[in-house]
Amino acid sequence: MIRVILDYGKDFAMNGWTGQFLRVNLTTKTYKKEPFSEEFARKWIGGRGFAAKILFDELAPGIDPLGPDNKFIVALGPIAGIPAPNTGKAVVAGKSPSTGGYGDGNLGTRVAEQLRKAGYDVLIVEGRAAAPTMLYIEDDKVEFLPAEAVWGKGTYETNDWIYAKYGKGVGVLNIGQAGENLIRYAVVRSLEGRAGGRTGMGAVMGSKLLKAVVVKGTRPIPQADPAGMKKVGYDDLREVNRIDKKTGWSIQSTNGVLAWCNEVAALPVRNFRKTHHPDAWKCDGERLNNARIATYGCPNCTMRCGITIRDEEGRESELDYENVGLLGPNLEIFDLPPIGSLNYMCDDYGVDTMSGGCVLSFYADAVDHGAAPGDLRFGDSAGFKKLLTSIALRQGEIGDLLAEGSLRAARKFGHGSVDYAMQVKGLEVAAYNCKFIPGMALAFGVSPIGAHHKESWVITFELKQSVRESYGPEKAKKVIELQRIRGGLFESIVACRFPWIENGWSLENYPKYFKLVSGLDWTLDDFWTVADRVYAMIKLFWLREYPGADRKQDYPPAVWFDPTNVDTEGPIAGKHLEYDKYDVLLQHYYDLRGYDRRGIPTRATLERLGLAEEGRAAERFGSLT
Ligand code: PTT
Ligand code: SF4
Repeated sequence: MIRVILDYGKDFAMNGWTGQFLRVNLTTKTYKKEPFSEEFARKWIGGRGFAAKILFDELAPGIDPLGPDNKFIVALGPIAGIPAPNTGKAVVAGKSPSTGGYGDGNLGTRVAEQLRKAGYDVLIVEGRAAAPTMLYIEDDKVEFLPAEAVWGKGTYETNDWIYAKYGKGVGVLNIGQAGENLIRYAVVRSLEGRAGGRTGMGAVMGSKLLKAVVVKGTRPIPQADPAGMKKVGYDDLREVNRIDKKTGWSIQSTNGVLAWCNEVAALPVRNFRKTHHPDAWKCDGERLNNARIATYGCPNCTMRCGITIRDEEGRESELDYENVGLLGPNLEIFDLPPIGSLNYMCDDYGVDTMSGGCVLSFYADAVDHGAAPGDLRFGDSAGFKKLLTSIALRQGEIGDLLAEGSLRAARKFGHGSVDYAMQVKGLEVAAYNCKFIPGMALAFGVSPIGAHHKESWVITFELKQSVRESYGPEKAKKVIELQRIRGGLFESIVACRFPWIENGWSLENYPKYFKLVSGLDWTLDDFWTVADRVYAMIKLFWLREYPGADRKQDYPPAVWFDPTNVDTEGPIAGKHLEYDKYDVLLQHYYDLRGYDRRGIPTRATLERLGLAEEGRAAERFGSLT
């Protein structure tokens, strides 16, 4: 067992943080409040920073992510829950059942505000309950309540059951059947339309028999200048709303990008084998807006990007670009209602739409290539619905196997199918087809949680700057710049990044909010240092879990390098990624980050980031240079 390096428990009276963890053990039905130190807060800020450090310190290497030794963490940051632009977000984290490495996700939820009002920045859930349980937290009170009534039920019914008991003001995290059945890419759900933790955090909850977490808080969140923060916060919420009306971003929301991806040959079509399709317009942002029946958003948000439509069965289904791209064109389904149905099913079962979409497309591709048994064909929406149900409920041999994710299934199917399992480190890729987009392929390769666009959405830089062909260091530099902002600042301070991405909301606003709540006068550079520390910390976590792994772990799917898999027409006809060039690009990234040739932070880098002790703890699993 690795020892806990940092003593969290020192006297702590600092604004910006409540200064307390709530640690709950489901096995023993006990809980305790634990103060953490000012040093800890400054070093890790919150959210992902807190989660990565706690998991590194407290998890023994090699534990089963679906066993009682894993921990389910809900981590908030200094501006989470404060009325200011887009702060209704929370990080959920644990050792990932999909990847076996560090895993987290970020979802909109009232838990952000309620947990902090209850007096905690972090909830750490340990052990395993003896029976299905709902955790109820209200300030100092923690209750372990029976949840048999909703075990086996979907997330919508579970949410309604919780609201009927406590009203709609409480913070809720819950899982559906996918989490209960330990589907390795089960998500955590909140607010009916929100989902997070696509690295399998829903399965971590399920493995603990934890059906739901409900939180209510009644205390003020500590702030250095509450009156100043209130004024700035409300003024800025109005301003973000005004800008949004001007840019019109939320008219098509994230799905506004679909038409562009189709145009530039970056859309996933037919398990990423094709990059564009003449029917893609049928499910683009304009069509989504035309089909809109309602709009939803996270707490403290004036950009509200959740667009719902009626699905084939007449249910209300909320669609984002990822959901449309991966459950639509990727399966060669182009009409919104059947895409909406698959999406609704994912939401209700609590399956990640992104990994789910990639697993469905992988299976159809494997059948197509004679690697897997069955007769499922691309475009068969009824067949995909049936398969999705069998995955979420682990019915039958194929459903049970696909519940393990595309990489594990491909290893079982064999026949070279690993090459077209669209994943990195076991996490399926987001809806950007990088057949010939080297920088975005790198962003997937070096994302600290497996293939996710959340860390570095470099695709717009490389395509809009017309540097698509380049494998130069400027791309590695841009990937790091975006990682610092997206995976560093926003995941640690804990706020939605959309005001910055979509509406040009200045990053300088975040040190401003940080100062108002904490009293600390930080520059963005101070945040970049913490971001680099958090990325290096996560790398050490991976080193412990995969001691022998090398830079190949940071390679994107092989099919993007395959000269027999090129487009025959369109903007990238005949093009594909090249291994030797990708490897050079990867090395640029490692050099700029201060990592060695295996992608491990060097001793000097760890020293510079204040991680020498963590480096020593990880070293027995793999030498440092
Ligand atoms: C995120 C991932 C995304 S990213 C999408 S659509 W996207 C998918 N949404 C799913 C869903 O819906 N249902 C479901 N069953 N599975 C789903 N899986 C997928 O999950 C999300 C928004 C979006 S919409 C994005 S980009 C931004 N993501 C942010 C982020 O990661 N960090 C941050 N600080 N701000 C962000 N703002 C935006 O939030 P994961 P949400 Mg999600 C229904 O968490 O694990 O990272 O997966 O949180 O509240 O639903 O908002 O085009
Ligand atoms: Fe939530 Fe969208 Fe608002 Fe971000 S922009 S806080 S994801 S509703």
